[in-house]
Amino acid sequence: MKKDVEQTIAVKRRALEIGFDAVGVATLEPNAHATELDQWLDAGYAGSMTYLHRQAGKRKDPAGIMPAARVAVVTLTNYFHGAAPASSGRVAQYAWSADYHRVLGARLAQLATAIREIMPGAITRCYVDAGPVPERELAQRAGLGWIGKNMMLIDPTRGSFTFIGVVLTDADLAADLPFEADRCGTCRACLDACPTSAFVAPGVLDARRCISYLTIEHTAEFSDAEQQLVGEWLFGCDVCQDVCPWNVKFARPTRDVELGVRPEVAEPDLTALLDGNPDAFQRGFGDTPFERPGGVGMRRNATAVLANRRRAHP
Ligand code: B12
Ligand code: SF4
Ligand code: SF4
Repeated sequence: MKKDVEQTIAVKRRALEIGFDAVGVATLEPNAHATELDQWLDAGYAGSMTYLHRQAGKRKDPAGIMPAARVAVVTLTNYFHGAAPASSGRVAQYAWSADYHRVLGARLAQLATAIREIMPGAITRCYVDAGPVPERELAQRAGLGWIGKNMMLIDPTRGSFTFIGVVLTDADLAADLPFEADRCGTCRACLDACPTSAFVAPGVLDARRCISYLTIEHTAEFSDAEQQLVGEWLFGCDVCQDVCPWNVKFARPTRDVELGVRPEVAEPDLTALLDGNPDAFQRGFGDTPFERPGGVGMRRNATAVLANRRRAHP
């Protein structure tokens, strides 16, 4: 197959028609920030996410994920919904709609089909928040934005409330130039606003203190200290994005119908979550991101939010 600019343009056009907000093409050379990943893992910042240790080799050398692959077609999808409800029991915006793995998984499959039509004989493999793919790194390489001090990939035209989705392919598409600039400058709003002081340095997050980790990835019961750390957050956390000037200025509510807000997820009934009935949980939240911690995890989270509320207003 021959590198073809026209075919690359056709693939990008199809990506935008399918519903992605931005698309770029990244090369797959070894990760220039492999040392940072090793240091992060060695420091124990991944907590109980042991899969990150197992996947480190491929994250450091993404060509190893799919040995025939030459490039990654990287997409961004805006999920910003505007101001958050003021209720207690807050839920991160990325979870307000149907599970994005399902929505974006279907779109990435369509994009992969388009790549195979435009470049006959090409092989493709799709990833969204799964597998050993260093998604933010690839998005930066694909020219889509820089990695901020809050570790988010920030698109200078839409901010960071975006999902990243990736198609690896052996098609010889023309790669974009990486986004080399760091537009954080002297700002440190995210570092100062984090309610748990989870950033040990700019761009270095101790996940064990991060509310997103505690409420979504951590499977054990909370210690007293962990329970207090989550504060009013029931699921995930948006503070280090909400305060970022690039979001304040550029994030616009999505008009994506498949990412419409589900009020029962955006402002859930905490008492119903305490019930712990697995069938009721499955019926209400089986196709939402709450499925990851499951009924048991969400009951733990709801218990913590209610305890913190009692602490704040005895
Ligand atoms: C594990 C994980 C988490 C963990 C750890 C987060 C973390 N900061 O590492 C927890 C559970 C805490 C988490 C939380 C969240 N996550 Co998360 N998470 C992941 C996952 C599965 C792996 C990330 C990882 O490998 N972390 C380890 C660190 C060390 O690696 P890294 O973040 O990729 O960082 C690399 C770069 O920073 C680079 N690097 C280091 N220094 C430098 C310097 C420069 C100049 C450059 C260019 C690069 C660079 O090297 C690092 C190693 O390769 C990815 C999906 C994926 N497969 O990549 C989603 C992902 C990063 N998460 C995502 C989201 C949306 C979130 C939350 C916003 C959810 C929420 N609202 O609660 C929060 C944000 C917290 C935060 N500020 O990071 C999105 C981010 C989208 C975006 N626009 O950036 C991803 C990409 C999922 C997706 N497909 O959309 N997450
Ligand atoms: S998601 Fe929340 S707890 Fe985690 S680093 Fe950002 S502000 Fe801190
Ligand atoms: S809040 Fe400031 S320092 Fe943090 S990511 Fe945004 S611009 Fe960078």
